[in-house]
Amino acid sequence: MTKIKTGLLVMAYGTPRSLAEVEPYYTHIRRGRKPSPEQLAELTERYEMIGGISPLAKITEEQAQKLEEYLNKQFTDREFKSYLGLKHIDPFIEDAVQSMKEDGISEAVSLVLAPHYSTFSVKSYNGRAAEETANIGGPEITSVDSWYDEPGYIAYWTKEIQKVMAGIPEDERSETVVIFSAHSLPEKILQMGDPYPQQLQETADLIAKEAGIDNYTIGWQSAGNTPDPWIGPDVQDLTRDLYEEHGYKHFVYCPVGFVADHLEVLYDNDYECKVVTDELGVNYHRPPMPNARPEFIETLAEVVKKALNKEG
Ligand code: FEC
Repeated sequence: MTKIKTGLLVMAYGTPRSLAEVEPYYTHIRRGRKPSPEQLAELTERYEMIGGISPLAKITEEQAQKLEEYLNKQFTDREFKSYLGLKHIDPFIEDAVQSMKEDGISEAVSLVLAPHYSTFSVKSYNGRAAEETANIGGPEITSVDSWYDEPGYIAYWTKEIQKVMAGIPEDERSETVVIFSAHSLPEKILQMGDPYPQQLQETADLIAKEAGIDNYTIGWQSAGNTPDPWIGPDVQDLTRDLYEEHGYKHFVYCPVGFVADHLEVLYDNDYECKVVTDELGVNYHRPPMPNARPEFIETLAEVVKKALNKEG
């Protein structure tokens, strides 16, 4: 049987691969406005604090590669070829769409490596892919909007939280709180009726139910440095408030809006939130990120399968 050649467009945020790439990357995030020397120095310092450069580039590549391999084992009628399309650094989303066309691919499925839908995230990734394919007469792309409630994703965090809980002395488990977080976004998305906050709440509710957790809440992290208000509460402020109100001894941070180890987790959680827990004299916990673990790749494959079945 001839297999249908299928493009697998894996879209992700992107990260500088060296300190020299921090400036063009940051300029792209700022929609072409160069950061000031102070802003650049501040961001470079954060990368230095997590070991010089983010592990994200390598992890994203591994996720795409493993997903391609897994799907090719699962499907007998399709041959998948993965293309990485990044938001803020090359290979950009547009480059990936062009490569698919050059390779003679007329059918593709796209997936963003972020579970929750927002105008600022998934909509913009999918929009860029759709625009490029329309411009160049590229492949027909079946896209996924969100997968925040995918059972495998819920099961991943449930299992990891349960492992953390098992390491906490039994008599202190009632003095433990789980904070589920995602990247903050400008508050104006709320007036636009964006589903992002509800989706994060749903992810949290599903995981808490599965894990049998009563003390949990959602929070926001990594807000940008702009004059407009961002969705809160910020995870650091939230930590202080929860401590004051409930006197919790253990804080379990679950950045479920992300899927990999990168700056926003390694710095904003593992450094910044830990500064607060250290100051309060309480315990910091953060389960490992899904990265390219086999169970996570299986979950992503499920998401792709569902999208193709819906289409077919
Ligand atoms: O290099 C790394 O390891 C970290 C990569 C990284 C990920 C990430 C995820 C998301 N962001 C989202 C929204 C925004 C908005 C702004 C913004 C700014 C930055 C800056 C860096 C950065 N983001 Fe990011 N984000 C990552 C890195 N992000 C660096 C610039 C410095 C700073 O503000 O900290 C504000 C842009 C503006 O100025 O207007 C908005 C969202 C996600 C999660 C979804 C996704 O992965 O696409 C939403 C990873």
